[in-house]
Amino acid sequence: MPLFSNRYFLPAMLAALLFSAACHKKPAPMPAPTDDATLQSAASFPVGAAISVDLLRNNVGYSSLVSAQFSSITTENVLKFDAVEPAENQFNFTDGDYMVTFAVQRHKRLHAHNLIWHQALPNWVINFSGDSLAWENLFKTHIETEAAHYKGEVASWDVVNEAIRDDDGTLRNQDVNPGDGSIWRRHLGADYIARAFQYAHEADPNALLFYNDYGQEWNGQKLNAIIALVSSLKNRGIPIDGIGMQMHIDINADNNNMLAALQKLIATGLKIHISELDIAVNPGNDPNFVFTDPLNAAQSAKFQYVAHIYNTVPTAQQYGITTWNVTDGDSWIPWFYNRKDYPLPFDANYHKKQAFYGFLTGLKN
Ligand code: 9MR
Repeated sequence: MPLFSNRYFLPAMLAALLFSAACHKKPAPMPAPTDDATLQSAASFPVGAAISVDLLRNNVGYSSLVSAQFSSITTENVLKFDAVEPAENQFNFTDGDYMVTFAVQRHKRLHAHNLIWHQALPNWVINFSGDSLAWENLFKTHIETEAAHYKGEVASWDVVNEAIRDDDGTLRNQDVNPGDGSIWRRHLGADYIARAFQYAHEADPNALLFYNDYGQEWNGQKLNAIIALVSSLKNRGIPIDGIGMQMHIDINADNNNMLAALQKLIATGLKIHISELDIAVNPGNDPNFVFTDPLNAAQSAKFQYVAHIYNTVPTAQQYGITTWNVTDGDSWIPWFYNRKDYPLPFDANYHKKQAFYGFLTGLKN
């Protein structure tokens, strides 16, 4: 079935009308499905995607799509701790360097993800036994070596990723939550976050440095804790430039909550990166899920709304919108939740979905 047959397109029109009423303003008309504008050409700020190095290396369809559509790329996994320092003081930059070359050749901004996270750790770190000085040395060496290697080659870093708990807005701490706590907070104390930014800045003074986390659009307590954290860092003169608002959302995400969260983040004065956007269509894990026309339309409207509200961010604070992965075929969601899902603007055959056109429309205004 052609993607935009009449029976497919009517629900989209309906969704566009509802969206219009909700916004109390006249939206730009949905572009015709033949519109060959690209995401990067439609936006006045960078539009990016998190990229798989394997697909980049082995799949020309994928690398061509990335090249055509996006002006920024984020390293999905290749710069995480387990990938870069799999054994103590043995650094592997092969995959990261491949992405740097791709970004330079295609004139893409490269956003590096991430220096410090409580996940994606190699066993030698998980099992490390040493006093606080030894832990500090491990932590500092990792940050400085990695940030120095990519000095001048990446535009920005997610320095610390997901340090705050969903339940109460406190810092993740492995002592308190063994299963999902941070090894860093446990061994280095609460101020490890500030020191991570300082070490990264010393190694690459021109890179923009971000704190990155999820759930800010639905969890007010967590949002407030993140704002308190980054504001305190900023007030202390710690080199922090921005906040990554991951935005792993679904088609039921509340528009008012997303807008309110964005406005609170804008008030920090820091740059805002919608850093990991995807919009799940099967959040209930329905094993018999069918991606119907109305669900396509709802997803398209949600992409449009997110891009639309991002246009209200002051220009100096717009770091851009990045989707987490490129197509429904390479998204982490079906694999992670073991379910059918279709969370991105391109389908597994690299064709533009209705969501692409909603996204495009939102980016334009
Ligand atoms: O998409 C990533 C997946 O391939 C990895 O297995 C996983 C663990 O490293 O991380 C996924 O990316 C996550 C990102 O690094 C931080 N925010 C949530 C992302 C999705 O889980």
